[in-house]
Amino acid sequence: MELVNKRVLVVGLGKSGQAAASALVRHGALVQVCDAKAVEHFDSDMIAGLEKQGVKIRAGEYPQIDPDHYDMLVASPGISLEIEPFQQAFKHGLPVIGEVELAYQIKKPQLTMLAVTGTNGKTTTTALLEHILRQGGRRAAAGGNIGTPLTSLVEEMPEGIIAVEMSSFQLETIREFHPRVSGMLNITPDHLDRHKSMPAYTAAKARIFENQDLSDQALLNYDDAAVREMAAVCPAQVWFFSQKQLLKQGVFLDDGQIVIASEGALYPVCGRDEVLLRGSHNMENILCASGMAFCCGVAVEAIGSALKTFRGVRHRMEEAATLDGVLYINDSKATNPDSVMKALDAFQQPIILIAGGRNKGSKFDQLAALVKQKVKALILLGEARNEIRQAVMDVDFQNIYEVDTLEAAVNQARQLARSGDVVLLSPACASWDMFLNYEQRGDVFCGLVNR
Ligand code: UMA
Repeated sequence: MELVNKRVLVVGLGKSGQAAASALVRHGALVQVCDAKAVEHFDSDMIAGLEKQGVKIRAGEYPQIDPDHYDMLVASPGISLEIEPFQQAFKHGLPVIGEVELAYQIKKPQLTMLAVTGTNGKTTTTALLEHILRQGGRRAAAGGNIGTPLTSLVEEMPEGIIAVEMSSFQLETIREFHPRVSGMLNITPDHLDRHKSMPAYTAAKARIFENQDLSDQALLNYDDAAVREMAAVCPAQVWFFSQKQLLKQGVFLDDGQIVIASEGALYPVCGRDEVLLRGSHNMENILCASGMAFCCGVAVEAIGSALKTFRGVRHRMEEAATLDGVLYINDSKATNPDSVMKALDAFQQPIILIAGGRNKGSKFDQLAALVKQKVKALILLGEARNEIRQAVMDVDFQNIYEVDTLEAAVNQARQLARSGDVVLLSPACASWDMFLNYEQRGDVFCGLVNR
């Protein structure tokens, strides 16, 4: 992509916007960044750093967009395409691309991208894939929605492989992004406040394949009907993965063994009991990452040894501490009901659940039914607490406590918990009503527990 002297507006001054602006400057573009938030909300060193690179900052308002002033817009993933600057750009026929697309267009040709999406498990799968690739001797990194903006990674890595976690937001603004191997884990309702409907959300997810062809592979979850059906429209070679079905080509469980089937041969990877990640949702992640690595030529032995040493990612079913026989789990990354249901399913012990935050358009009725079966006490906080309270009261669950802070939630949980119980922070909501992000929420939780 030719960027020299191109007038580019980056929308959003978060992690992605900052990385995109710096990358654009390095490629010779004339860069402005705008953000709805006023300048005092940002770190002054960060602003000074960008200004020093020659980036113009416009915080607290958006500029008017017309072809006399801009040649292209770069969107941060968290910003809806419905906002005024993008709508004006569309009206004038100016290109609008996402930060991930920009990264793809400026990367060196020797750098390969693999991409993982789905509603839940993408971060674990992406991190595991990076771990397997490294175990297999590849120069590999993980980026995208997992936390490291892709534009900063591609600048650091002239060659090798990047395992990219792709959110539906990032997929909405791709054009040429073309992963060598893609993985689709599952589809359940999430982000419906932005995508408006399940078909629109599913269509955004399916864009992960749109630039692939038959020389590429796509790993699809056979056990998820919505994902299985995508095989019909997927332009890449389809490899299924399944915990239930033996497959001619793909990755599956057979009598407690993880097996890869390819071109008529069967390759045992390792036993299900040998992997460190627990739970059937994690087996989905393991099968997907193993298949993706195999499609990149990683040896089966390396895949097996990587699975035996991978401990998982932070803020996802992370053990914060065991105090007085009570296990405290930080699952701050569970920002939708489906993800919380998976967490609840992973425990047999009595659970004290801490939930609530900003609802992303989810319904809580199915979660409420499982809360009724598995939860001893429910501690609610955040904007969505009334909605969640109503949902659990509708199934006649009574043991509810409401608090205003995470600190009060942890104290309440400690009073209620008895030896053998689990205290689970698994909010079913985004963190943005009370925290900067889910990482901060998880860190605060772990800090409080350990204090
Ligand atoms: N902003 C506006 N106008 C708006 C909305 C926001 O100007 O209408 C501004 C905000 O004031 C803020 C900036 O946009 O300054 C934030 O941009 P952003 O929301 O895109 O956040 P980033 O810091 O760039 O982080 C994003 C991803 N965030 C979202 O998609 C919401 C991060 O994923 C990702 O790690 C990062 O890019 C890497 O490049 C986080 C996430 O919550 C983990 N993802 C969602 C999820 O996993 O469910 C999709």
